[in-house]
Amino acid sequence: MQKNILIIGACGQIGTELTYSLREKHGNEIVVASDIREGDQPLMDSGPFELLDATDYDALEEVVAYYEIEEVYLMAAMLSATAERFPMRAWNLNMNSLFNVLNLAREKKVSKIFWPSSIAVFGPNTPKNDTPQNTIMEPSTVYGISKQSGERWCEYYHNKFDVDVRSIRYPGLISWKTMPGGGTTDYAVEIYHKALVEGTYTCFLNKDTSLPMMFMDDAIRATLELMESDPEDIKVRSAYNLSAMSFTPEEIAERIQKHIPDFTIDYEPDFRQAIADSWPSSINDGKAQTDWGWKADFDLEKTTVEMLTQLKR
Ligand code: AKB
Repeated sequence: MQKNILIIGACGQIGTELTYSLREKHGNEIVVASDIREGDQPLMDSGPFELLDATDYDALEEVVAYYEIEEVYLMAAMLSATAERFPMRAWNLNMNSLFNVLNLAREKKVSKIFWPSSIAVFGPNTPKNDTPQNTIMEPSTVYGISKQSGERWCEYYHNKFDVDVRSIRYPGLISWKTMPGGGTTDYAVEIYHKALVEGTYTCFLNKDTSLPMMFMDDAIRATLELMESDPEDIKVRSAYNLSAMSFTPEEIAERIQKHIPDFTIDYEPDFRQAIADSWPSSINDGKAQTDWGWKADFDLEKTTVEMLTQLKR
């Protein structure tokens, strides 16, 4: 029998595309979307939807029981830039939603969990280039601290209670269907919108700030591949490093100029510069390659062509 799937945070940047992909794969009725607020009409019309606060255990338990959910994707989170403004709210949302889902699995009410980690688990003392899977972490942001703690709890619940939880350290994600919100890597999405609409963009990071990035199609495929892998192949129960490309604001601007020659960019770094400076420039994802065969498909050129083509429509 087909297992029902719950996506929490289904109206966000990753959640939206994950919902569409899982619905395409398993059928619309099998995949229950949920969020604290309603999403856009196409998403709402594409299958079952529940208003759900992921920090409310009883409400979550009720949805899981009602739809006989087997698998949960917990995509609700407060991202790096917003979390610096509201540290306690970020900690509450990012940690309590995770505990709720881990405890459901511990009580055998669901059997498999996906929870997203981030490159934000790394900090200023981490090796900056080709950052290994296992290394010094010491995150210096509220968001990074919550993600690193979350990773420790995932591994703990797996070892102690045999919870099948799987996770990826997403880099900055670039997509055209839904805007990101409150992140430090958001500039790499905004820049395409501004290039097409206004022909110019003021970047909140310095021109030479190199960060790891990934096109959304790769991120969704990685998520589904990890979730479909044999449990024995999943050797890392904290979160896997994942890599596709790294670039600076200047490099992405030059790439856009190849397609829109008149596009201009200037730089006005704000508080997000310090967050970006604390993160790696590039990531080593050898472990994900060996354990479950990960390989990225989109580089900066392919991403740029796809973004500009889709957004023009
Ligand atoms: C952010 O910028 O906060 C996120 C992330 C890297 O996790 N995109």
